[in-house]
Amino acid sequence: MNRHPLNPVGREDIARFQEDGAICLRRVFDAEWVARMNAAVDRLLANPGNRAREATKAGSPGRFHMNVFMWRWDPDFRAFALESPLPEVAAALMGADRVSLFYDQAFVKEPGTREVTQWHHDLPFWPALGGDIVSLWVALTPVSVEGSGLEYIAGSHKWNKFYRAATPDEDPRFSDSKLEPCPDFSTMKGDPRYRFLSWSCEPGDVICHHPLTVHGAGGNPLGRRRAAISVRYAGKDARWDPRPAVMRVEGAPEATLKAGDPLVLDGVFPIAWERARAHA
Ligand SMILES: O=C(O)CCC(=O)C(=O)O
Repeated sequence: MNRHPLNPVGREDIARFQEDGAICLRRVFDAEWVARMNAAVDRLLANPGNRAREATKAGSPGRFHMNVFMWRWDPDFRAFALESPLPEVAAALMGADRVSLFYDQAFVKEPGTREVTQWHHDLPFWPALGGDIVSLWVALTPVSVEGSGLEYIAGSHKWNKFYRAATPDEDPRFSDSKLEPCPDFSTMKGDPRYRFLSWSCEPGDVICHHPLTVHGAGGNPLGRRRAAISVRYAGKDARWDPRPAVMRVEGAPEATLKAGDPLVLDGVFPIAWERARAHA
């Protein structure tokens, strides 16, 4: 299993990430990682635990399963978040000397799933603020745009917007906020104001996005599973910000962190990569 990205992150990638707010890195993981994490996803679907969200209602086709903080209880997810090429990729994209693990999240859409991933950006969901939180969405299966591939709006991380969070299972804990709702950009594909980005992915490719880049995905009408794990890492300016109506973090960081503290806490937001250690 590779410890460093099979294709190193280049200057061009970093510049494009800063400009567009989303890029796709090809062949970051070897086949062993992909097989290991697909097996881990099978286990997760069989034993989802108490943080799972199921967006597909009983009787509807397919299954849209989401889960969070798997690294806390599953050794394979833990290795994936802390000992894989991901922390190094996060550090390169954020130009950070040190990155901590914020959390990991699984997104699985079984064949026939109709539920979409609504257009949104991530930061309003989180008890955090700052631009240095990168999400690394790792494709574990082939993913095409017709088969629920992610779509982004280039440059939307610079719009100065903070849209209302909306979960695919329509959790009212998030939707009753006073924030402006995120428009459904899928109806604006021909609008010259927006440059849409999307990539077909092979297993082991990684889409990287900024916490304010607007994105969404369709359902999965294809005959194969679409599975991905998104791992979020925090860099220099990421701060703890426990607002109302945000995601609850495992490990009760609210007992220790004050608003404005860096997103670093042993066992909760552990250091995942440090330049000094990487070059030792
Ligand atoms: O995979 C999906 O459908 C959603 C992914 C996403 O929204 C994220 O990783 O932030």
